[in-house]
Amino acid sequence: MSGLAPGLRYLPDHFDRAAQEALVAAIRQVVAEAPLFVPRMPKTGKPMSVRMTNCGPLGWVTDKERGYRYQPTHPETGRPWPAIPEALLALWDEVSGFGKPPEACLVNFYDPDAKMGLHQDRDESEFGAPVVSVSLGDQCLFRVGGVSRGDPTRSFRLSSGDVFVFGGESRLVFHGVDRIYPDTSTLLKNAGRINLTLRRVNP
Ligand code: MD3
Ligand code: FE
Repeated sequence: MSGLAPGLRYLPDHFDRAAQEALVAAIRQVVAEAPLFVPRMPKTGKPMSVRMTNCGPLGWVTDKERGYRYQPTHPETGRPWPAIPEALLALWDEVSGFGKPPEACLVNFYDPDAKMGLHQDRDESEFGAPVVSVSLGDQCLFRVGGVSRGDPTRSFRLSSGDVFVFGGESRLVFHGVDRIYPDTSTLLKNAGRINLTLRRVNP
């Protein structure tokens, strides 16, 4: 696993049950202020199966006309994104090794049948900062490859409370979520999975 790419760190069970519950409560507040939206692929307008929102000074959005980008406001309400919860800022300080705070926290909601195709995250201008990921709720089958699309991939199960740090050479690896394993966690009242990714966008 850690041999996949230098800079990749896996911290299984980093958050205990109480900390996971506190994170879910904080994310529910974020969603109350910044409702989930359906992201759409550039040019085709095809909806993704994941629903999203953000917190932080910037948020990642995508739609048919303007494609992938970061912006300071919610695409539907026009309001600024809510602040990143303290516990996530503390996590960033603890594991990122990066001197500046995260600017965006993308919140992905997976229904039991949602998935995310293999992709790179390259809409940021700062690749020197890692992406820090937190999984909550149902387990998923996560796939990680190399920096070229054709590179071999490895799959493994992510569980609630797991943290990943994608830094260094792993920052630009292809990755995706092949499937959710329904009813593998009791954390969320409604079925499904939440993934949080903390990102630095600007140098
Ligand atoms: C490796 N999310 O939001 S988290 C995404 O579970 C995204 O929702 C997935 O891919 C999810 O872009 C995977 C793990 C992850 C996130 C960002 C990365 C791995 C990454 C960025 C660079 C390299
Ligand atoms: Fe990604």
